Amino acid sequence: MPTPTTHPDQTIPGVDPRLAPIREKALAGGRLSLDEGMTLYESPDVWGVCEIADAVRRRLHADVAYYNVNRHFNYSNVCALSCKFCEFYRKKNDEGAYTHDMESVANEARKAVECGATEMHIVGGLQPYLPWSYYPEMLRTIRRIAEVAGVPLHIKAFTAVEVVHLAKIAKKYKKSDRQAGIRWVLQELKEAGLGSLPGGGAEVFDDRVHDETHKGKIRSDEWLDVHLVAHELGLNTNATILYGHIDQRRERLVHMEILRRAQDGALARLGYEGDPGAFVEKGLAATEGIAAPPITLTRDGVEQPTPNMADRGGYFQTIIPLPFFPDGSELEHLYGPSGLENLRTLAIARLMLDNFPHVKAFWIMQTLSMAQHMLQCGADDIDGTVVWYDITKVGGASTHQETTVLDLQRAIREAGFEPVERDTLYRRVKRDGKRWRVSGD
Ligand code: V47
Repeated sequence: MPTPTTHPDQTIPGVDPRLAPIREKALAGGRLSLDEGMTLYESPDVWGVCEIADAVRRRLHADVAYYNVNRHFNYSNVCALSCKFCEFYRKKNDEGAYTHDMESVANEARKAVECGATEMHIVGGLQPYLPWSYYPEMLRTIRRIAEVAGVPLHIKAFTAVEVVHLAKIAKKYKKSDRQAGIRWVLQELKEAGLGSLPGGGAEVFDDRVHDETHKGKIRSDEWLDVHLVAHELGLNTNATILYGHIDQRRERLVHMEILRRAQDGALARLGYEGDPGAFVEKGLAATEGIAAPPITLTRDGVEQPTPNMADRGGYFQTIIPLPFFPDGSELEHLYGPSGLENLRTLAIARLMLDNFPHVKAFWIMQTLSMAQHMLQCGADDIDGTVVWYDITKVGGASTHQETTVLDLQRAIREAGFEPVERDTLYRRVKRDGKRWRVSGD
C-alpha cells in the first residue's frame, strides 16, 4: 500500500474525514453533488476515494469483471477536422493516409469471425471524400460474412461526430431539425446491421475546451442529440470523457452531470421515471441458461424486477474515461494526466455516474497494468483483445496492440476478480475455442 498522506483536518494519517459522509451517501444509493465530486477530486486521500468507488462497484457487480473478444477497425484516418489532441487524423495526401475499400472491410470481417470475435468496434475520421453509400455497404458486407459463418457478430460503430457527418454527406442534415437527419442516418445504419454506438467524440462537454482544442467538431448538444435518437431507436450506446489536457476538474464533473441527466432521460423513456437509482444487472455472474441478463433497478433499495432490457435497448451502458495521451498531437507539450489522477478520475466517474451500469478501464489507453488497479477502483470492464488500435499509440508507433484472452483473464484474476467474457450488450458468452454463443441461446 502507498504511504498514507496527511490532511490538515484529519487526526488519522491517510484518512480524510470529509469522505465518510460521501461514502455513506454513495453506498445508500444517494446522488452525489458537484461539490461532493470536487471534494473527491481535492481529497488528499486518493485511496479513500478509490475505496468508495470499489465498494459501489462491488455492490453492482460483486467480484465479476468483464472482457470481450473484439476487433477494433478504423476504416479511414482521413478527417476534415484537425483536433489539437488528435494524432490519428491525416489529410488526403498526407503520408500514412488510408481508406479501406470493401474488399479490405470484408477481410477484416473474416478475420474477426475467424478469431472468434463477438464484436467489431468501427470508427474513423470525418472522411469528406466517401459517399454516404459506403457506410451501409460496409455494415452489410460485415453482416453477410458473419451470417455465412453463422455468428451474430455485433457491430458497434460510428461516434456521434461521425453520425452527424454522415447526415451531412447524405444531405439529410437540417439545422432547423437536427434530430431528423440523425434519425434518418441511424435508422438506415440499423437496418444495415448497426448494433450499438461507441462512446467516442464526447471529449469534455465545455465550450471553452471545445473552442480551444476541437473547434469545428460538434458541441455537446449535438453529441447528446445523437445518443438520444439512438436510444429512442432502441440502440445502446457508450460515453467517454477525454480528460487531462486543458480541462479543469470541475469541467469534468459537469460533463459527468450532463451524462447522468441524459441517462435519467433514457431510463425514464424505458419506464423508470424519476428513478436515479443504480442499475444492477442480475444473473450474469450467478445465473446460467438465460437468453440475456434481466436487469433490475433498485428503487429506495428495493429491487424491482424489470423486463429484459437487453431486448429493449436504449440507454448508456458504459462510461469510458480516456486519459489524454499527448504524443504526436498538437498538444504534445502538455504532460497528460498522472497515474493517480487516472485512478481518481475513474473512481469519481463510478461514483458520479450512479445510473451507468458499467465503467470501463480501456486497457489500450490505460495499459493493462493500470487497468488491473482500476478494477480495484471502480472499473468492472477492461474492453477486449482489440488487435489494432490506431487512435493513440501508447508505448510507440506500432498500431498492432493485441492481447490474448489468457492475458486478459490473468490480469483480471490477479486483480482479485472473476473474469467473465461478455458480448457487447454485457450478456455472458459461452465459448468453445473460436465458437461461441450468448448464454441461453
Ligand atoms: O473519440 C483522440 C479519443 C476516442 C486522443 O465505446 C484520445 O466502448 C486520448 O471512444 N488521447 C476514441 N484520447 C476511443 C473511444 C473508445 C475506446 C474504447 C472503447 C469505446 C467504447 C470507445 O479517443 C476519440 C477521442 O475522444 N482520443 N485522441 C488522445 N490523444
